[in-house]
Amino acid sequence: MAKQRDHIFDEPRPMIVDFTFDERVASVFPDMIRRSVPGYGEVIALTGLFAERYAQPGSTLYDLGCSLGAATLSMRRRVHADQCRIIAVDNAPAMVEQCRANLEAEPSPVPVDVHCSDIRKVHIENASVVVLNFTLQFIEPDERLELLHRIHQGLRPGGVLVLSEKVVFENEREQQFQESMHLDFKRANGYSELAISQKRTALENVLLPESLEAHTSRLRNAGFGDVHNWFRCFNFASMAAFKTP
Ligand code: GEK
Repeated sequence: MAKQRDHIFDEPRPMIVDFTFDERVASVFPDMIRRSVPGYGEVIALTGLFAERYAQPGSTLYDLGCSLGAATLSMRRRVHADQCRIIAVDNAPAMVEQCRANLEAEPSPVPVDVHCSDIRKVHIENASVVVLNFTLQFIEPDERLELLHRIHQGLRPGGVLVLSEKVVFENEREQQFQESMHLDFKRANGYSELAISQKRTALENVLLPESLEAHTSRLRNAGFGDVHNWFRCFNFASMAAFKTP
């Protein structure tokens, strides 16, 4: 598919409805996420290293909220453990369709199943690496612990959850600083003030970020042992949470 530029929120809209992952979003998604999420490219590329180090022979790697399959492709390129497979899940049909096409375009001996399902319903078992890249933030906060608990139960000992999220800061001045740097990042990537403000309204009720402290404490409640913040760029962060061997 030709790479398309994101103009979704460029024109004034009489009414902003909640953001959805429809066909229009799927068609510009790689451009949209790279221009909106600082560090996205690095997080995706480095996700492959987790697959390389932590995939266990005969286990399953999960990409939950896979969108167009960027993290799946990154893991598939680097996983060396024998007899692994990847399960990629997203509940947006337009994303899943394009994800399947992207995976088919790059041949690999590692099998991948792409499921169009809600990650809150997916059974996780025999997992060694689970990736939740920028997706937990779209799940209702009171449903997050249950999902993390199921992921922990489905992981083998020594397995890892890679959790990447937009985050907020408990210190108000830090929150303002990180948020304004993120705004500058979007401006520098060509988004207008109108596009930024319309997208913010569309995401307001849909994307609910939390602090790193809140994520860490929930991960612990879900049963994870070591939790490390391995990446951060302004108000986007990634954590590695381990199931104790
Ligand atoms: C990437 N991880 O490129 N069940 C399944 N999928 C869901 C659900 C749900 N309940 N809620 C949201 N999604 C990707 C980027 S994007 C992040 C992830 C963003 C899906 C939704 O359809 C979308 O594809 C994805 O989660 C979030 O590394 O757009 O900011």
